Amino acid sequence: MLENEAISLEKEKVLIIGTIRPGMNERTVNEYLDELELLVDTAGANVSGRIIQKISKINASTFIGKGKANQLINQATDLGVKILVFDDELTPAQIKNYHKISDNLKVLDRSGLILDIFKRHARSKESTTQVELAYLEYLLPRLTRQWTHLERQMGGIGTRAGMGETQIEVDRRLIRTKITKLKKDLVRIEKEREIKSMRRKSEFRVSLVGYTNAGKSTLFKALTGSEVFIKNQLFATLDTTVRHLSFDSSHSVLLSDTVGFIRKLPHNLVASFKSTLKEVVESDLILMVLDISSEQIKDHSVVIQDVLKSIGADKIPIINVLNKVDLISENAMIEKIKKEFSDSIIISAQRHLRLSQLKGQIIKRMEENYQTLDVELSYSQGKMIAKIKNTLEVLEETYEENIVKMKIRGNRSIIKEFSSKLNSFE
Ligand SMILES: Nc1nc2c(ncn2[C@@H]2O[C@H](COP(=O)(O)OP(=O)(O)OP(=O)(O)O)[C@@H](O)[C@H]2O)c(=O)[nH]1
Ligand SMILES: [Mg+2]
Repeated sequence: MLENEAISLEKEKVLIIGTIRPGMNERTVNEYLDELELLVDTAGANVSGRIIQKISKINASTFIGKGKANQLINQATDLGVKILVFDDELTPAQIKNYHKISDNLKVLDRSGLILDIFKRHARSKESTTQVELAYLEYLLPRLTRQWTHLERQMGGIGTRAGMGETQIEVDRRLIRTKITKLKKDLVRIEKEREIKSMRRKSEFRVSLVGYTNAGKSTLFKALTGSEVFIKNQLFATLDTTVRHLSFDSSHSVLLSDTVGFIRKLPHNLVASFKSTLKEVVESDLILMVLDISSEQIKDHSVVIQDVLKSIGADKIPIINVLNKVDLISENAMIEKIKKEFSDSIIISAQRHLRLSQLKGQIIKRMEENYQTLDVELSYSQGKMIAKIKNTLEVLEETYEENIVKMKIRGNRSIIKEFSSKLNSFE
């Protein structure tokens, strides 16, 4: 019964609202709104106008002042706008109040919009379950009579007639039950992922991480040749794809492409995407993909680092990969950004520019993580010899009367595993 489709923003007219609070400037707010406009666009709606309001303090019931809120509603009505989208996070009470004071306006905040896009783009069992959980957790405290009423009109939650307070209680109960079930499903999905992950334990794992639309999937395709979904929209990728990538006979890695990040990514979304982001947490090296042509490149890198911290991946070594250099014509600009990002490689994933330099850097980092070990094996240990040759690089090999001497090299953790099984020296 409780089948909740995404709120239909498709082709709807939308007003976007940003606020300038003490210490902020209009330019920054406009940049935030540019991004919000892209989000609205990705959700399939059209921006009819943008409103920037200066506020000295947040109004508990309407966020902006009450008078301004009424003006906003009138303006929306005049423009035939059905949905207001705030860049700021609204409390459930503020959303409810807007529903109370307007006849049929729908109010969304940035988190609600991001969730809506995730809901549209989720395809796999894993991402659908994760998004559904985050969405219901977001919806639960915001469920009001008016909301359910609107949802009914818009084909969302509670598609039955005769909504009343009791009906909301019923819906709340149904949502809670569904949340419990989704959490259980995610535990199962996580277990399945762990089994797959165990098999990859011995490999050097590299993750592409970055702001949404920075070009992670384009780089993934350029490096691995795999056909992944690439699109000039936000959150084109929601699932993690892992592929084997071989640089030469002795260096290969597992490369993963995953969901992108954004400023103010809803917390419960990050939490419910735990299993998708596990690949990042378990990686040996992170390639932080940044769009060098974006004026917000520094902010983007801060956002990414914050998310990495919140998922416990902030101690993993990072290479900054500054992508889309083909969009910049001024050399001075490139030099300036290069100075700000130490340890960075400037590439164009689309034009395949400087990919070999990037590969060289990955190999260098692998080497740093590598260890060399001298081992002696008897001829009776044929299976072990074969396993070593399959998994590790053999630098030297000498056959003596009763033993084989080898100098082997590989990922520190694998070497450790072998050395505990072998009679070794050095
Ligand atoms: N000019 C230029 N465009 C690029 C480059 N790399 C990617 N793009 C474009 O940027 C857009 C986003 O690329 P994606 O690879 O889908 O970006 P992503 O980081 O995977 O994005 P999400 O999956 O949405 O987080 C697409 O239109 C790409 O064609 C590049 O080096 N130069
Ligand atoms: Mg992608």
